[in-house]
Formats: sequence, C-alpha cells, structure tokens
Amino acid sequence: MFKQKISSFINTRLGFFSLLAVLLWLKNILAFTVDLKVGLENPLQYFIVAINPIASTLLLLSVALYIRRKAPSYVVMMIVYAAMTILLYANVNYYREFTDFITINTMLGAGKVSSGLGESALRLFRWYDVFYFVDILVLILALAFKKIKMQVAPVRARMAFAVSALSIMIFSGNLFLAETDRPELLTRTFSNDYLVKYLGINTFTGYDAVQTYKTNQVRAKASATDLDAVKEYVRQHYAAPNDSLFGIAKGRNVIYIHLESTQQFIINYKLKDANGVEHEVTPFLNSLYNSNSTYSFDNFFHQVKAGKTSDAETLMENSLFGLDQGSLFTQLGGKNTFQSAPNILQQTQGYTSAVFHGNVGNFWNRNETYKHFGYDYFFDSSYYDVNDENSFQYGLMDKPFLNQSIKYLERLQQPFYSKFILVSNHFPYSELSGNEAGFPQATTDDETINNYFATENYMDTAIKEFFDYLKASGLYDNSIIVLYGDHYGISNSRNKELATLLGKTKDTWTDYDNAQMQRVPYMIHIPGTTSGGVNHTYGGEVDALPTLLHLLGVDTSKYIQLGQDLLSKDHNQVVAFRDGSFVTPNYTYYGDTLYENATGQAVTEPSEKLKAQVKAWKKEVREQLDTSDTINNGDLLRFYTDSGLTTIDSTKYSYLKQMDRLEAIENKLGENSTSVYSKNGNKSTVDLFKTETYKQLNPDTTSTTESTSGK
Ligand code: GP9
Ligand code: MN
Repeated sequence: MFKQKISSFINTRLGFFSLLAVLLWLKNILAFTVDLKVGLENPLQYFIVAINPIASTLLLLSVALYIRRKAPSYVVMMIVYAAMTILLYANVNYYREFTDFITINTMLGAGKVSSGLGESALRLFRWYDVFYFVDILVLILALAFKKIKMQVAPVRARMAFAVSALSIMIFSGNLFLAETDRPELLTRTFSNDYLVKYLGINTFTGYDAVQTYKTNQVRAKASATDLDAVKEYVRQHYAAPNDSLFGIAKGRNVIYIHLESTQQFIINYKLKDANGVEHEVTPFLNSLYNSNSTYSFDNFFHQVKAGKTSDAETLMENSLFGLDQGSLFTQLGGKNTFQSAPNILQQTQGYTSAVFHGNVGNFWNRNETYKHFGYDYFFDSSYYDVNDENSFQYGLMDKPFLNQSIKYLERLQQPFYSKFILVSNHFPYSELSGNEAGFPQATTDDETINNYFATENYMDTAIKEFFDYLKASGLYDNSIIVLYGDHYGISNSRNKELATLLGKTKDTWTDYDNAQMQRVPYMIHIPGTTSGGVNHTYGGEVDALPTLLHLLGVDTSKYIQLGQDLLSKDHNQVVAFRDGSFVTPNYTYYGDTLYENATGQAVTEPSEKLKAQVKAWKKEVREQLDTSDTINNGDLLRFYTDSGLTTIDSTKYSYLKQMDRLEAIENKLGENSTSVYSKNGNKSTVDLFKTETYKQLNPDTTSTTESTSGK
C-alpha cells in the first residue's frame, strides 16, 4: 500500500523531483562522511553539514518545475541532477588529492594544472564511487522503459514558485546557523573548507563564481599605466639602507618564527600567581629580546585587518597591506602576481624556500597563495603526525610541530628562507592538559585572558627547544632568525579586563590604550653580531621586508615595496593601521580621536599647526593604503618588469611528495649538496631536538588548574 503510494508519487513530476532531491542529499551525506573531512567540531556543525545541500538542490532542480512541456521538463531535471552530481564528485576526487575544493579559477586553469585532474582522477577512484553515478543510469533507463512514468500535466506555477521560495527560506536558515557558529563567515572567508562546511558545495561554487567575477572585472580594467603613480610613490618613499648594517647577514639562512597572537606586552612580563609569586611568562623570548645579538623593536605594530594571520604574512613578505575587507590570501592569493621574499631571494641569491605549519594547507588558502609567493615547499599538517593528543582546532601544538619539522628542515639546500608558523597560542587559549599544564593562570573575570599566559609560556619553551636544536645542528651560526607577533591576541573588547594586569585601571582605559596595545614583538636575531639592542623606532609589519633584505645585502630600490627599512636613517615613523588610524612617536590617531602620547589624553583643541600636521599624516596614511589596494586589486605587479624578476609560473609548483623532491635534489647534487643532512654525512639530525613537558621542566610545581579541555 505504502509502496504503491510512493511509486505513484514518483510517477508525478513533483514526485520525481523529490526523488532526485533525496538522492542528491544522500550523495552529499556520503561525501561528507567518507571523504570531505572539513573538521566537524560540535553537534551544530554536524547539523549544518546535513542540511547545507538542501537549499541549493531544491532551488536548482526547481527550475525544471517551471517548464510546462513534459519531455523538456524531465530532461532539464536530469541535466541539473547530473551536473550537481558531477560537481560534487569532482570535488570529492579533488579533495582526496589536494584537501581542498575546486574553485572557478581551478576549473578555468584545469588545462594548465598537470596533477589532480584527468589522469590522477582515475587513480583516485574508489569502488564506492559508483554510488555517485549508478543511479543516473538507472533513472534514465527507468524513464526510457517507462518503469518511471513521466507525468504529462505540468506542475502549477504556484507550486513551482512555492518550492523555489521554500529553498530560499531554508537557505536563510542555513546562513543564520552558519553565522551563529562562525561569525563573519562571508566577510572573512577563512578557507574553502569553512565555506563548504557551512554552505555546501553548490553554494560555495556559486559564491566563488561571484567573487571571481568581481575580482576579474577590477583586474580587467587595470593596465600598465596604473603603475606610474605607484612607481612614483615608491620612488619618493624609498629609504636607503644603513651602510653599517647593509649585508651583515648576507648569504645566511633566514628562519622566520611567526608568533601567533603574541603582543609586545608579554615581553619581560611577569605574571603574579594567587600567592603573589611572580612568573616570567616568556623567559626565552626575553633573553633574545635583551640580547645584543638581537635587533629588537619596542614600537613595532601589527597592521592586519580581517585576514589576521594571513594579513600579517602578506605584510611581512611583500611589504604590501592586506585588503580592507576579507583576506588577500583567500581572495587574490591564488591569482595575483607577487614579488615576495622567497621569490626575490630565490632569483637574486639562490635561496631555497619553505613554509612549515601544522594546520591544513587550505586554511587561508595558503596552499595556493604560497605558490604565487614562490615558495618551493610547504609542509602543512599532512606532513606531520597529528592526533587528538598533540593538536587542537588549529592544528599541531608548537612543540611537536617544531620537533617534527626537523626531518624536513634538515633536507633543505642552504641557504634557505624558511618560515615556521606557530599556532598553539591561538584564541581561545584553551587550558593546556596533562604534563603541559601547570603554568599559573591570571585571575581576571575573563577566561580568555586568564589562560593566555600559559599558552604563551608553552610557545616560549617550544621556541627555546627549537633554538637548542639550531645550535646543536650548527644551523644557528649561519642563520638570521626573525621573530614577529602576527597580531593582537587579546581583542580591544577584552582590554579593560586586561588593564589591571598591566598596572592600569578599567575606568581610565581608553582607545588610546587600545591603540598602544597593537604593538607586537619584532626581533631580528643575528648570532655573532653584538651591535643589536632595543630600537625605539616606530614601524609596522609593512616595514619588515625591506629591513630584512637590506640586512641580507639585497638592494630594494627596484622593488615595489610600501614599507621602509626600520634601520634606515630615512625611516618615516608614521605607522598606518589598515583602517586609516595611525600611531606616531608623539601622537596617536585612533577611532577618529587624536591623542597625545605623552599624556594619553585626547587633544580637544589642537593648534592650527597640529591640525595641519594631522591632516598631512592622514593623507600620507591614506596614500600608502590606497597604493597598496591599487596594486593588489589591479594585480599590477604582473605589469612590473623593472625589478628584473621573472614572473612566477604557479602551475609549476606543487606541494605533494616533497620529501621525494628534496632527496632527489640531494642525490643529484651529491658532494655539492648543502643540506644539513648531507653535511652531516647523510645522517639525520632529528635526534638533536630535545623536548620536555612543563612537568618535566618544573617537577616541583603542582598543577594549579585541573585541566578538562584536553587541548
Ligand atoms: C591557522 C592560523 C590561525 O592556520 O594561522 O590564523 P588566525 O586565526 O590567527 O588568522
Ligand atoms: Mn594569527
């Protein structure tokens, strides 16, 4: 009886439509259960993934319901159905190889990408993949042999419209839940994983198509002549290197250590525990900071916006800003031409380059962006042993991360330019568990603040272990090690709570203080030199690249870089924030208010002279930001030839099977191989990395906190 009802329902157009919708939903569930590991963390996320295909499936299929004639209506339904299946399956297959989803650019560039599609799609085939397609054949046969009858009477227009409207309602609900779980999803677009997890494959593809269209429009309008103003800006703002420091680190390996969410206030900070005993939070970083082999900066500001970590990377390695909205990495990273640090050093000094990061490669679209930056290697979480014990939401914890990186680091040909992106000091600074627990907590009313010190302390120990390895392996002496905080860790909304720990009070805390809190550490450690010290120059992340290149003896005058060498006598100390606010040594302009640094008070009645000065600063800051946007949005570096650099062909880069590549290079070079491994008589130096837990290092301390989170 029931069976009969179903089969007669399927013999109606609406019934057939429903059947297709259910089948597609099942295929999505299959895909997300077996292959698409988008990191589901809570019941709400499971629920969202379960509903995310529904809205788009109904909407696209409902197009056929508006067609009155029988055959065309069924044909359109089947075509839409097959197309959605193909899109889903193509993504599943692509994900198996690249742990990422197919963007419009990937589709357009498919012919150029040698791996991943076509031939390797076959290799990636799994037996159960037949479930994606077998039903299409069955349905076609069933229709052809009239096992499923096609209804002649059309669906009423009102009904078709109701289905479309329903799909839009479901979509709104879906989006609402997505934004509840992950605020700013669409404005910040963290990664394709995130978009697919929350919105489904179809919507992701549609969203990506719109974004791609928009960027292509701007790009199409840009031309080489737009570069004239940019070149003029760069010419006027060029700061010549300091002669006594130019080239002091020439030919050395570069090791960048990206200090996640680390602010300058943590340097030399001592946290009082419940008994009033002081604990130095980052003893190792402090020793570097205070060393005369380190050029340390105490007025160095981050300049990121919504792209957070990725913006910091953009700034540090390109001397360009991130975008005013969203992340440059996700929007343009896989499309634009860049003249980034790894590329410049490769082409002018023969450096090999590599990034190490314990999170999935598609976070912030790094796997694509790094190719455009010219990174030879990118070791993402797929290269590490990551499990529930040693990782958290954003990937591998810093100690195992640095430890496990050695087996790759030692195989790089020297000199190398490398970047280690730490991550365990990431919001929400969850309590450390087991043997890593024990560093005291602060006792404010804000949990996030309270545990920040413990994760900072953990990171500090991880860095010390890494330095010990560098010394033991001999890498230390011929390297320049640069450490920088990427952005604030405690947001402005929490700063009042933090105030008490900084010797200030909640009531007197203002936006002036918020602005000053945007300082992040910037330390250039050059073993063997003794002319370092704490430099009070005001500067920001945009200034890092020319600073580094000059130390490496690279002339930067022919590159399009918007920052200035911090060690140059010509360095201009107006530090732009991405929203147009700024800090200078004597004044701070933040949240539309001008403050005097000496008093921290708002300047309510500025003199005419000061007014004119502020106006000039605002203009200067705007010009720097606008120049950056013109370059990035118009992809202007594709027209820039004066640098003498050959444009990167990103399709020649791949981050698969990198160990094979490293070994092949060593073998080919034989005696001339300069990797640490080769120099060590083809023996690994992995054992030189010594790691210890907090408990091992502090056997006397009893844990002040009972840890529950496990991460
Ligand atoms: C993720 C990590 C964090 O891989 O780099 O990025 P953030 O959330 O700080 O921008
Ligand atoms: Mn970050």
